Amino acid sequence: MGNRDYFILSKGHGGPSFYATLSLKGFFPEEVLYTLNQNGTILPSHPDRNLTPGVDMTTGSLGQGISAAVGVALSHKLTNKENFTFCIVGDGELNEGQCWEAVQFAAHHKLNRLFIFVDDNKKQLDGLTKEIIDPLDFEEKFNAFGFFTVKVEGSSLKEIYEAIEKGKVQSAKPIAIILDTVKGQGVPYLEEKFDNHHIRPSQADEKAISATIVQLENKIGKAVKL
Ligand SMILES: Cc1ncc(C[n+]2csc(CCOP(=O)(O)OP(=O)(O)O)c2C)c(N)n1
Ligand SMILES: [Mg+2]
Repeated sequence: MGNRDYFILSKGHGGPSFYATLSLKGFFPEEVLYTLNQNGTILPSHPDRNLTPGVDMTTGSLGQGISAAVGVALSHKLTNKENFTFCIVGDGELNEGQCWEAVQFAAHHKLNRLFIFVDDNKKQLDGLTKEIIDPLDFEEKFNAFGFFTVKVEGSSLKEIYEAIEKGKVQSAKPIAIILDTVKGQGVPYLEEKFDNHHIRPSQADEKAISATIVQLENKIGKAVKL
C-alpha cells in the first residue's frame, strides 16, 4: 500500500461497483471487469485484498469493516500521517454490535480522518430494516456516539462531495455521512421490486434493466469525462 487514502467496502457484496471504480481509476484494465466471478478471476464477488489491485481490505463477512477502517485510521494517527480512511457500511449491517464497538473506539481516539458512509437504503437482504431490527435515526445515533455527522441525498455527488469537504475541516471527531438512498437506485424496475436484494430476471426484465443501464452508462460516462 502506498502513500494514499484508504478505502474499505464493509458491505463487501457491493464488490462489482467497487471494481468498476477501481478500473476507472486505472488499477486494472476495463476488460478485466468482464471476468467477474469467473474461475481464476482477480474479481471475486466480494473484495479480496490478496487478489485485486486497489482493494485494501478483504470484506464480505458483514460487520467487520468499520473495525478494520478504525485500525487503519489509528495507525495513520499514531504515525502522524495525513491520509484519510473511507469506509462504506450497509444500514442492515449496522445491526451488528461490532460496528458500534468500533464507532465508540474511533470517537474516543478522535480519529478525525476517518469517514464512515452509511448506505441507508432502508432494506437489508430479506426485508425492511425497521421491521427486522429498527436502526432508528442514524444521524442522531452517530452524533450521540461522538461523530461529526452529515445526512445527504445519496444520489447527489454534489451533496456527498460537500459533506466530505465539511468533514475534512472539522478537527476533532470521526465523520459519518448518512446517504439517504433507495435499494436498486437508478433502475426503476429494481427500485419498485420489493424483494430486490438479489434477483434472477426473466428475459423481459433483463430487457428493461439493460435499457436503463445504457442510459446510466451515458450519464455516468459524461460525468466521468468532466
Ligand atoms: C456476517 C454476515 N451475515 C450475513 C451475510 C449475508 N448477507 C449478505 S448481504 C446481506 C444484507 C445486508 O444488508 P445491508 O447492510 O442493508 O446492505 P444493502 O442493503 O446495502 O445490500 C446479508 C445478510 C453476510 N455477508 N455476512
Ligand atoms: Mg441496506
